[in-house]
Amino acid sequence: MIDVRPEVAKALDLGAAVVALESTVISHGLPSPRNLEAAERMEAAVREEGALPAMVAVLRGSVVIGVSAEEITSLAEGAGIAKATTRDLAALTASGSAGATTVAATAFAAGRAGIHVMATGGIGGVHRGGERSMDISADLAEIGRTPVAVVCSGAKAVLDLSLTLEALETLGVPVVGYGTGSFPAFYARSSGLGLEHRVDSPEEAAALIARQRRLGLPGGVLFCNPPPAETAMDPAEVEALVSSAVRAAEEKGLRGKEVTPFLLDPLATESAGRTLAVNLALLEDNARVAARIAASTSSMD
Ligand code: PSU
Ligand code: MN
Repeated sequence: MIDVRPEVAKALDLGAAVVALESTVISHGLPSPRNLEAAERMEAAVREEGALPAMVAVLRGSVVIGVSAEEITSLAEGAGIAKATTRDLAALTASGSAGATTVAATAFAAGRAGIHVMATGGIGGVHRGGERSMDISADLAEIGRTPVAVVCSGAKAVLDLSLTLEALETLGVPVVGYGTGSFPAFYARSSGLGLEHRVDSPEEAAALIARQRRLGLPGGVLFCNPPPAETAMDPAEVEALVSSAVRAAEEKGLRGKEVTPFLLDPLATESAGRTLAVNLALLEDNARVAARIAASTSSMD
C-alpha cells in the first residue's frame, strides 16, 4: 500500500540522497498556477543538489512516494483532492480517493520507505487559541515519533509560534536553527523566539541526525531555515496581516483543517502578492537545504 516508485526505490537501494516533499502545500496551500511553479522549483532545486525529489501523495489506493510530473499537475489542479494527514491514510487508501499529504503524512510515509529527510514550507503547529480549541497539528506528534528530519521555515505564519515551540519540546522534538539562533516566522526571518540549538552546514545537520539515531531517539529533527533575505518580510508587517486574517476566520466560525487554506488567501491579496513570493522562495530554498542534508546523510551511511 506504500508504492515507492521505481526511480526512488533504486536510489534508496544505492544509498543515494532522496528528499521527500509534501503535497498539501501544492493542492491546498498555494493558489494555481503558483502551486505548480512551487512544485517544479522544489523538484529542480533538489535535483540541482544531486538528490532525487520524491513527492508524496495518496493516489488510487496507495500512498505513492515519488509522484510523476503528470500526477503533480493533477495535484496542483486540486479538484477533488483531500487534505491527508496521518489519520486519513487508511480511509483514503481504502476508498481509492486522491489526497495531498501534510507534513505528518509525508513524514510517516517517508519513514516507512527509509527516506531520512523531507522539505516543506512551514509545519503545522498550535493554532492561536489552541490551548482552548485543541487545534494542534498532527505534524507535531508525527515528527516526534517518526525518524525523518524536516527542513522548514518554522511553522505556518498563522499559528501561535510560542505555544508551538512548547508543544515540540513536550514531544521531544529537537528544534534546530539552520544558520540562525532564532525560530523563523515563515514570511519573516525571525520571530524573536530564541532556539537553543543551531547548525551551520549540511554536515553538522547530518551529524545531528546520526546522533539522534545512535542514541535510539525515535523521532525526527526540525531544521529551521529562515526565508531567503531577498524576499523576506518585516515581522511587524507579517503580524498585522496575520492577525486581521485570523479575526476574519474566527468571525466565520471556521475550525480544524479548513482554517489554513482560508487564512492564506487574504494574506496574499493584502500584501500584493509578497507573501506568495516569499512562500515560493522559501519552499525552493528548503528543498535545496534538505537535498544538501540528505547528501551528507547518505555519504555518512
Ligand atoms: N504551511 C503553509 N501552507 C500549508 C501547510 C503548511 O504555509 O499548506 C500545510 C502543510 O502540509 C502542513 C499542514 O503539514 O498545512 C498542516 O495542516 P494542519 O494544521 O491542518 O495539520
Ligand atoms: Mn489544524
